[in-house]
Amino acid sequence: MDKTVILIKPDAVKKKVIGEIISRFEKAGFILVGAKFVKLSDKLLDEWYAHHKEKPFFPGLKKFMTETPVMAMLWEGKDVVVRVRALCGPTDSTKAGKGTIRGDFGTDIQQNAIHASEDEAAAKREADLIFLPQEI
Ligand code: 3AN
Repeated sequence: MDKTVILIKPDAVKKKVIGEIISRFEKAGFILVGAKFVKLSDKLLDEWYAHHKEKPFFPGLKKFMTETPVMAMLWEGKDVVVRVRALCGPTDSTKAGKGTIRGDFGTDIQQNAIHASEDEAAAKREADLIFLPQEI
C-alpha cells in the first residue's frame, strides 16, 4: 500500500492545530502507521532539504523547522501521496484555498503548517530518515 510522510510544522504546533490536522487525514480514510513528536536535528534537516541547500531561504527554513518539535507521521492509503498533497494545498499558504490545510492553518510560503512527501520515492527516503524500523 502507498505511504506518505507528513510533518506538522512548528507554526501549526504553536497554533495548537495538531489534532485538527490529524483529524482531516483520518476522515479522508487514511491509516496512521507511524507517529512521533520529535525535534529535528541539524544533520537530518540538511538531508531532508538537500534540494534547497543553495537557496537564500535555507538557513531561515532550518531555524523555523527547529522552533518546536514537529509531529512526524507516516500515513498509508490508496494514492495517499497525491491525495494528501491535494488536502494540503500549494506550498505558498497565501495561494492555498479555504478548506485546504495550508489555506486554513498556514501563514506564508515558509510557515505553511505541513510537509507532505512529493512522490513515492521521496516518501521512502523521508520515512527512512525519520523513523526506525520498529516505529512503523
Ligand atoms: P513542498 O513542501 O510543498 O513540497 P518545497 O519542497 O518546494 O515545497 O519546499 C519545502 C519547504 O521549504 C516549504 N514547505 C517551505 O517551508 C520552504 N520554502 C520553499 N520555498 C520557499 C521560499 N521561497 N521561501 C521560504 N521558504 C520556502
